[in-house]
Amino acid sequence: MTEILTENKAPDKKQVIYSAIQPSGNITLGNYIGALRNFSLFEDKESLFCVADLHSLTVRQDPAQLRKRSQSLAALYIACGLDPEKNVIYCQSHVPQHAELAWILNCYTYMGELNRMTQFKDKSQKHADNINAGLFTYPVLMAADILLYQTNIVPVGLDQKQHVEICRDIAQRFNGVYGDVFQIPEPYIRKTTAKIMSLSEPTKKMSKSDPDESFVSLFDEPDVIRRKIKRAVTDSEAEIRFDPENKPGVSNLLTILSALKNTTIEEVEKELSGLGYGALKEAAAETIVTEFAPIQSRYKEILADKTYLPNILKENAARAQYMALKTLRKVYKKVGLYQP
Ligand code: AQP
Repeated sequence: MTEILTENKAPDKKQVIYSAIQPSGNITLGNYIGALRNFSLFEDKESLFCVADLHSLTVRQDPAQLRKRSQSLAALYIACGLDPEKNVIYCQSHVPQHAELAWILNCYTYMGELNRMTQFKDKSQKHADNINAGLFTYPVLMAADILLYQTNIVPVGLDQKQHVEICRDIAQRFNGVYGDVFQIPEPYIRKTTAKIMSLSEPTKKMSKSDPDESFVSLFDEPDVIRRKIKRAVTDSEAEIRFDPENKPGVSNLLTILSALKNTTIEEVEKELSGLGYGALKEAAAETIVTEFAPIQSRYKEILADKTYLPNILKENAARAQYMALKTLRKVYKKVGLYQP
């Protein structure tokens, strides 16, 4: 596994893995390739996969849709192959320790650090009418998520690297004052698929809260996937070549293809050499459709059983709370909160 890592060693046994996705839209191919798909690499580790519903409140959400998307994301984790008996799959708001630790860590985080976060700058621009304090302190809640479970490895896409770094800084600062309270986590980022780009603006990251045509969602029907990929922006040349700076659209499709086929970009380029963009798009669309088909059918099965998912989420929240409380008690004691 080492060769696909950018910045950490292959994980050993007995490490805690933590990752989360916000139910802030329909889960995209970017979320899948950059994060979700990598989660199963850690099946034999002690892994927690969270539906980050509290995080999604930093942007205004429709309450009914948020409830639906939270369940849907939890079902998707399972549909993508994560076993809820082995892994802790749960909703962030079901474990109150996240918000409690976030408050403490807020008092150990500097405004200057938070001001440097690129996601805050991007989202402030995108939501200029709602630059709320939660958006500003988002990285602190994320640090609490990770540190609560004494996490070793955080599988994320490249856009979240800065947040894992600030989490490490906060933990090191806290440990510097109170001793070894927190495990210092490492990000796990797959080099070649760290950032999947928007289909309509391939110089921008693919995001689930952007317009529907800019991404493929895990819930899209095959014909919708084919249509969206067919309309993906490319360029006026006709050569299939990986060159992200000059040919971002074509390079993005090559990245998607190589990721889903578990092969190198060079091999995909070779396979398609001499063909036109139509062939590239057809290959990409069919590969996505084939990859998503079993996930979509398992997802439907999970949601068809009305009691399965709620029971799993309740049980897993209790497991997460048990683990989180251990850290939180220690933190309260260290900072001097009276606990009779
Ligand atoms: N385009 C992407 N390429 C690779 N990885 C990506 N991730 C997100 N977009 C891409 C990774 O998916 C995980 C979940 O992200 P998140 O929901 O916590 O928030 P995000 O990074 O802000 O993702 P979105 O899709 O862009 O959500 P919105 O639109 O709500 O802000 C993370 O590991 C992320 O790196």
